[in-house]
Amino acid sequence: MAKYYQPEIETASREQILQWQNDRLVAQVQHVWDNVPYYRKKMEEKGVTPADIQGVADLHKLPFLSKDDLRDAYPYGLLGSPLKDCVRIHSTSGTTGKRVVAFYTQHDIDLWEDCCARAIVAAGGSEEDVCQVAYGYGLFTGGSGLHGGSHKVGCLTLPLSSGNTDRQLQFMVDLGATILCCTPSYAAYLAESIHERGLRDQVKLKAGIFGAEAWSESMRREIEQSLGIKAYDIYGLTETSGPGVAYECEAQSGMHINEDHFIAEIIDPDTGEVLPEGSKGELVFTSITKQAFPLLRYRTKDICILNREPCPCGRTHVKMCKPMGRSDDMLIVKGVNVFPSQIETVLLEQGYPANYQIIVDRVNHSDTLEIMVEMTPETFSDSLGKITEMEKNLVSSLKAMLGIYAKVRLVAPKSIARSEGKAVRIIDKRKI
Ligand code: DLL
Repeated sequence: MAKYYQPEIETASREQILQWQNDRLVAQVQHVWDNVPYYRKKMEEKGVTPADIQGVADLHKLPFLSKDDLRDAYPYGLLGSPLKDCVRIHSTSGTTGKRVVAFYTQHDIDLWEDCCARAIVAAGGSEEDVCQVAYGYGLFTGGSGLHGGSHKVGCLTLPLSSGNTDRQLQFMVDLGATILCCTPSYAAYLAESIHERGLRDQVKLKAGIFGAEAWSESMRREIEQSLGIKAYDIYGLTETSGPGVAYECEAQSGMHINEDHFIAEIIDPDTGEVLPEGSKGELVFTSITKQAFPLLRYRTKDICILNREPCPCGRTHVKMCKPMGRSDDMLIVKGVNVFPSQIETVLLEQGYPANYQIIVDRVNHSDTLEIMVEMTPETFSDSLGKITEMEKNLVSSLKAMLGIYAKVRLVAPKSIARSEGKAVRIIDKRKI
């Protein structure tokens, strides 16, 4: 077993995990109170002091933090350690408004890399492996996080970053990469390129660690089949360090949250009320070991369910399901909630690749929904005279799934731009 499997932590009893969480939460609340005036003010406004927080059972008394708070406090307002103790920043892509900047002490980096190392080991990684990191390096957390984890596990690390597909494939083949880390959409693109170049027999991959964006079970199966690997999900966000907050084990039935570092809650996104275990709602994280960017009750906007059923792998940390969409990614079209993941499920079930774009517009005060779907080369060459029929079939399956009409436009293979990082799925012209 690889040296970064940490059974004393990963298979600890529920009581032990709660004990860690209670102790660490109390210390963390004091740390934040003493060092982060922005959050202290929020606590004071709510009439809460560190003395009110004796453990996880009191967590609900603390105020939430949201992305708006992070933007308000940009850049240093939520810093928990003196700048001289910080060694790195990472940042979100910030397509709207100000970027979010997260800070790290060396201690924070160490713990974060431990979490990523656990994810790699859970995917079967060891010092025998060659780990190709094709997440972007730089401000994005994907590259650095998995890179650090791969070092800790002792894999030979190929720091390819994202993009330059020819070079990716050359190193993958020449150096015999066995584990691939990248976004699922880039994995699908790499798989497509491998088949086109006839390299399938020269690829030695056995596992993939894919995350940073929503991907369906059908997409997992498609990637697994075309690369001949097991594909593992990994979750995280810049605000909580990056990837490795949660990761999948061989059971592939949800991601174990590293509960020795994070406390997870599920809340009603509208009222903020904490929901009972097993409910679907917004995921909220409290980081209990971070020094430089110690966020308490951070609202992720990711919609999710937690599951405490025992896992066959023996790990005891709670599992989160694949995020079912983001409360801010959810489209409201003609008053109906539409999640891109629902659309993806229908497309993949009908044999279309996961290359699609959802275009929402408003014409004469009424919303329109159009889905541009790429065909596979096989269906394309076979589609002459059948396109209308094929589009009609998709329209009716989508109607059954979404409850509303969506126009479908089938397009030729490769006509939708590929992404080397997170895929761009939604074009909402109503906001422009
Ligand atoms: O995406 C961190 C990451 C890097 C995770 C590499 C996994 C692998 P951000 O750019 O801050 O951080 O985006 C965070 O991405 O709130 C989710 O909405 C989404 N997300 C991350 N992982 C998954 C996943 C990184 N496995 C936001 N499934 C999160 C679905 C995911 N969505």
